Amino acid sequence: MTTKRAPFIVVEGLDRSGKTTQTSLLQARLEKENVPNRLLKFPDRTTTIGKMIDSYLKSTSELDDHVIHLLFSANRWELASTIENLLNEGVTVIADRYAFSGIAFSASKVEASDATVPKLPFEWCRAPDIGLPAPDAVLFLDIAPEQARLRGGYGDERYEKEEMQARVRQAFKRIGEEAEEGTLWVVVDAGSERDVVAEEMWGSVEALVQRGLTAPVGRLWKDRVL
Ligand code: NYM
Ligand code: MG
Repeated sequence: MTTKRAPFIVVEGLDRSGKTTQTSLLQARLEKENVPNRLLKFPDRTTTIGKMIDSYLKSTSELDDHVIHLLFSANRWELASTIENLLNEGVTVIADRYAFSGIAFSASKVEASDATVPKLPFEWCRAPDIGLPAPDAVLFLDIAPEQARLRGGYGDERYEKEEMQARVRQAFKRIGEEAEEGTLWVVVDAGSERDVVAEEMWGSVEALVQRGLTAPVGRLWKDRVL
């Protein structure tokens, strides 16, 4: 007999793409199906590191671009062993954002003098997340920044500007195209009706959730440390 583990499902997207609504609906679906589950949100603003991130996002503190990037990554590493343990105990883990947001947002920061020059190289942005527990499925809620803005406008946090969101969307596309074998990367049209999006998301992960996995929890971009 082989013991199975539960899947790790990550939901990614631009700001105002509906992640919070959709991760809650996915969790409600798991509850309805009696699937043990845990919903995590990154950044986790409750930890000491998370509080530093929160104050940076609200512009009540200034941090060097490298520092805030590493804090976002450290905020995931804080929960890495928890995630792995939950999966091995048969608890399906859903994460609202993960390492892909870490790369997409930081790599989209550009010089004030020239918007074509990135402040941080893409590979540098990826490096600190190498080795984190790898998701089995990434559901990317894709929406055009113009459409996202129409949903009641962006908030006041850093990065919530249309030009930035447009660059972030391109970065997510690149990350999805380079996704590793073993990670299911699903682009979901987040401009659709709420329940349509929810059904598409459930349809993409239902088999994984119901069957479980025999393969051990993977490591993100593990081939890059060889
Ligand atoms: N963000 C999120 C990053 O820049 N790097 C990361 O590693 C993560 C997880 O934080 N604009 C950005 C994306 C969002 C902001 O996230 C806060 P949310 O989901 O809006 O609370
Ligand atoms: Mg946001």
